[in-house]
Amino acid sequence: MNKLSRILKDKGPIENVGVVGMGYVGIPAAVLFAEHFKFVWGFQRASASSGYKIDLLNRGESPLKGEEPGLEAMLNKVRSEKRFECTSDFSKINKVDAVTIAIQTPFEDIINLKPDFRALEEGLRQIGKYLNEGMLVVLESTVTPGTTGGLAANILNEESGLIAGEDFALAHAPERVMVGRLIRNIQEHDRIVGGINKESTERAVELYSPILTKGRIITMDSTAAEVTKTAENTFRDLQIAAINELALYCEAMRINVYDVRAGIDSLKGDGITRAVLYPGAGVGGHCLTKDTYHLERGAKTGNSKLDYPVNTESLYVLARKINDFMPIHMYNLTVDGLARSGRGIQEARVVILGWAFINNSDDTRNTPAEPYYDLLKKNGASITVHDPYVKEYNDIEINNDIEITQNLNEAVNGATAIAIFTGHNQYLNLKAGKIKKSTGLQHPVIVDGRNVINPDDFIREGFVYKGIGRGDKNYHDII
Ligand code: SAJ
Repeated sequence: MNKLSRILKDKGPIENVGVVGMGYVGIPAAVLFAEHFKFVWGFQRASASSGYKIDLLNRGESPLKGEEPGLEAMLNKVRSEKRFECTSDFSKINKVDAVTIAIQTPFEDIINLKPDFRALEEGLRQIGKYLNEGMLVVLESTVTPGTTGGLAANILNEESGLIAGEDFALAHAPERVMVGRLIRNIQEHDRIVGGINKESTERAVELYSPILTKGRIITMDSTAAEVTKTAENTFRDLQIAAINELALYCEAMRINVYDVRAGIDSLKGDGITRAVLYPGAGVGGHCLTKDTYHLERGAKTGNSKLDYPVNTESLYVLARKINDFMPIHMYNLTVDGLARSGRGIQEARVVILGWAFINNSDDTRNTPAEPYYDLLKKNGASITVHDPYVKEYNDIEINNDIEITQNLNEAVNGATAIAIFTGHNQYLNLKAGKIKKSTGLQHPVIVDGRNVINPDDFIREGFVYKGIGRGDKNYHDII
């Protein structure tokens, strides 16, 4: 029996748990751990932007926006049973047997594959400072493959004077949660658990098994767990890029990509799979827009030299570029449509329908509508933005607030061109005749980035129609 096995055996089963980072990953995890273990500390920096969460959580209120079924009831229960407390006093980490960390890991510079791990490193330093022998540390954040056994282990060892894998257990168990179904995702998704050694994996299995209902534990080593998480999102981004590229091809060949999609999708059975997703105005969010670069960085900084076709770009990074081209394609379709209606971009007032990156949500992270907005602005168009869910948006880069209206009739009034960026339900039944009248134009332009309108309804009313993948309609006669 090696040193860590002996230490863990002497220490006995996990009783107290700590969760660092009271965000949309940490809070549901803390509440579920509190359901199954003796006591849980939720650690949250008393920062200006997030410190308010501490009192809120201790009052049994969730600081998370939007509906999270089951979360607040569970939070109230564990608070009333005195099994959960949120604190900014990180020294209490020395009272727990296991601590997880779930802190954002954005990229500072994707060209040079430079992530911004400052917040993660700060959290790891805090844990290291109060780390005891026999503790389990688990990274839940999405990280570059190699981080758990590399950067994280080094920081924890340096701060604690202990050795990861010998004196304490260290593992990666990536989160797979979606806003709106946080509790259910943690309980029902299979959980990847990867320790830096066998004993660490086993200790992490002990932490996660009790909170799973339908989900099962899948064990591997920490680097494989890091690759699994980044690759599962990279593959989704790749699938979206594949259908986006096909949409561009179909436009060039003047056919309807949705006919082709239905055709391809009909090939089923006998182990045949074709993950044909949906073309669109771009890919936003905080997962798919960064995880490819974590995977890329991991492969490039791996222990062995990467053997890859010479002077050939990574397929995965190319997929990112195809997806990031889609807002530019939306701009090109808008310019083409305006030209067909006899106008230049400078004379146009363009209405963007949808600022959220995903349907029926107010989540605007990395929204594809922003590069489109920036292109319109740079080329002199006047712009109105409508979104039923998003009330405000500050464009940090150019530090200006983008005004967003929730009044659709007002937004389209006098519009020269309308570009649909998000498939919000409100846009599924746009009335062509009513909108045409509001614009006051003979031939207003409409550009459908999410396949939510029927082209013929708008063409019949005199619109100049453009749609992603709709090569069969994009060159229609103007009525
Ligand atoms: N998108 C398309 N075409 C598609 C699907 C999505 O253009 O066929 C666009 C969306 O409009 C959006 C972006 O991609 O702008 C991302 O959409 P998403 O459905 O992937 O939503 P995310 O970014 O929240 O991805 C999350 C991820 N979940 C976790 O990280 C735990 C991802 O791994 C999931 O596959 C995804 O949810 C999901 O399947 O719902």
